[in-house]
Amino acid sequence: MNDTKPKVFSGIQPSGSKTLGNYSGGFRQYAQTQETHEAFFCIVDLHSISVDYDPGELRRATLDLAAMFFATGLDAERATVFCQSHVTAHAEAAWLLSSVTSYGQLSRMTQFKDKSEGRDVVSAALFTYPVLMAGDILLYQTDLVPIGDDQRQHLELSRDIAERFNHRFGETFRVPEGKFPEIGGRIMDLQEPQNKMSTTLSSEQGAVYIVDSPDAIMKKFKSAVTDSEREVRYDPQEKPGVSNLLEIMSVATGEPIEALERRFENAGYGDFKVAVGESVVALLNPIRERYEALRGDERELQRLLAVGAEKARRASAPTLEMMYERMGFARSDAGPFFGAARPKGL
Ligand code: AQP
Repeated sequence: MNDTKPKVFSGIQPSGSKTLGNYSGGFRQYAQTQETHEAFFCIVDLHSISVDYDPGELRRATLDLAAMFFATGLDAERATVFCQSHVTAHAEAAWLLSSVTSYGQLSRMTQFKDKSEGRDVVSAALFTYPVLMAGDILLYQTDLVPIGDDQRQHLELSRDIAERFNHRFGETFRVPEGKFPEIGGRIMDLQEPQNKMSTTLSSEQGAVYIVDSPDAIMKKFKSAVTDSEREVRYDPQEKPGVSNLLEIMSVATGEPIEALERRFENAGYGDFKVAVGESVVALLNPIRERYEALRGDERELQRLLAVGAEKARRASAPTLEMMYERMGFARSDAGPFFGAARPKGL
């Protein structure tokens, strides 16, 4: 592995069908970075059990997500694509890091508040999952984390945890930076444009799934909520529905928002919504086709994940060992990674 390239890490949960929002804030950014960075992309299956879930569905969704990573352009040779539960260092790191994470800070996480609202049972895992996320990132001495806007607060927490650990136990982690898309960092629900498009919280009509058929995509855009003003103008405060559609089209075509505003200056909302839908079909159709081909071969997906897990184990072991050492654990030399080389510069 080339230790001179900066490192990038990001993860996505294998839960539900992945949305256009996940594409925009997640997948879209990943493939670009594998050329310039040492890249780690993780199916964060341990995160998925923080809310009510179906075990059979978790297995299926894990392979779905593996296929989606490769369908959106990741290459198992160039990037390390793996499953979190295959690399035990992640669960260990989360426990060690929880000792430098405050209860008060975890209580302020807005995603915890949103996801726990109205539930009878709120798991401890939902509360502590940002610590696991910090471990995911810090284990790889990550420089850059490409994510959507909704993960800003969790990334900030990861940075705080890294700094606190470094201060308490000596320089151990690189403090990572987030990479947020300028456009499309928060794709909104098509029916409720004041809320983000979400895997778990959006309605079927409000979310566009990457694997939706062209027909389904067109229907969803035709019924997208706009406003009564009939002017295609970007103004997220006053015109959340129209602004979201402009952002989506900009993500799908690569055209700047101002150019789209000019193009649809004299158009009605009906024509505009059809054009946005068509641009999304053109974007997602080839991805869906590649996805279906890859998803058909489960053995190959399992093989690729095994290759990724081996690379991820080797890359994370030195940092985990250093954490134990710095925290004062009496390590025996029996472990497979004991004495593993330290990451450069630490
Ligand atoms: N609406 C969004 N716009 C832009 N980026 C988004 N992301 C999620 N929603 C949007 C980004 O997708 C990546 C993976 O997110 P995740 O692991 O949190 O996956 P998820 O939980 O399945 O995604 P959701 O849709 O956010 O589900 P809920 O709402 O149930 O938690 C991250 O980079 C995220 O920022």
